[in-house]
Amino acid sequence: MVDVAGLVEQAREGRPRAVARLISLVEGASPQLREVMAALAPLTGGAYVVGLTGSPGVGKSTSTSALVTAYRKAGKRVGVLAVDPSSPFSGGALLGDRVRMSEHASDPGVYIRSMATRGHLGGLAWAAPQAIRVLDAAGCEVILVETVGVGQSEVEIAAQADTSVVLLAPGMGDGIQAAKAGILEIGDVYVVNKADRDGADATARELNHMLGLGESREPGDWRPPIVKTVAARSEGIDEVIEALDKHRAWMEERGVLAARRGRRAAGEIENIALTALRSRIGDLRGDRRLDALAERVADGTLDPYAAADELIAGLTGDGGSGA
Ligand SMILES: Nc1nc2c(ncn2[C@@H]2O[C@H](COP(=O)(O)OP(=O)(O)OP(=O)(O)O)[C@@H](O)[C@H]2O)c(=O)[nH]1
Ligand SMILES: [Mg+2]
Repeated sequence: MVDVAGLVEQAREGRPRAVARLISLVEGASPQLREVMAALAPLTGGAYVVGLTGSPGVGKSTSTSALVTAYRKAGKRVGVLAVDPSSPFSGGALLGDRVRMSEHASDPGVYIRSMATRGHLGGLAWAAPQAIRVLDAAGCEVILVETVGVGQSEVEIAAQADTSVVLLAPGMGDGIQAAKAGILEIGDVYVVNKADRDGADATARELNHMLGLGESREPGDWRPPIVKTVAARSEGIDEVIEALDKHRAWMEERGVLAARRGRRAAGEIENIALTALRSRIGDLRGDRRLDALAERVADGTLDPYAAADELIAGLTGDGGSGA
């Protein structure tokens, strides 16, 4: 058993080992997570969470590293969470990222962690918010969340962030076409990285055109800016931060930040509840209550919907401990 109170106290002081252990408890879906989350809850809510998504190789890690440098210069404590939804192991795919992040390795004001989520009950949507909470409680003022490799979870990651940054680069497939219509709905800030390459202006123009289509914005609505960067040389990074600051201020002014966080919390509760229900229903195989209902459905004295209602009522009535 882990001394949760002690770990949380140490994490709160920003001790990296304690933060690492707590995130490992999340990753390993530890039975003590319930206790951890209860201890963390009053310490959270201070962090600004920025998600970075985009096709493999577009420059997410390079941009993240440059953003860390800029935020550190501004005196902010920064957390970086690299999430790998395709792997059950943290480490492997992230080796390159470690190299890219190595300049921050000895900075006590930066906490960098990779996390694998495949194979977990509830996966990314379940694990990421809890890891974010650990970093938040540890005093990170800004948390940058990067999805590694495959872009399949872009939308899921965007749902975890206060502000979503979508990165594109020239010459990657068919420009925006390749970037799927989906990204046009999730980006709060767009970055055309690798602006040192041919085609960056064309990509930005095309993106601008696509963003202008379809939506008739009201005055005062957020119009996602497009920022060109050369992340490898830290060019344009200050403009990205400026765009993030503006978006955050706009969200606060309009109550959007609170609404987003509320939606996020609702999604999190739903995920935990569904996971708990699923595991209790799993436990019911061979249970007398289920067998009795099954008999009645099989002989036609009860319909399956009514049986399911009865089953659920029974599950929620007995106050089991859940997942
Ligand atoms: N020319 C150029 N290359 C860049 C720039 N930014 C990043 N790169 C290079 O692009 C490659 C991929 O960069 P990463 O930051 O690892 O990209 P990523 O999006 O994190 O990649 P995955 O995590 O694998 O999805 C590396 O070789 C970088 O050095 C840039 O602005 N210009
Ligand atoms: Mg990366």
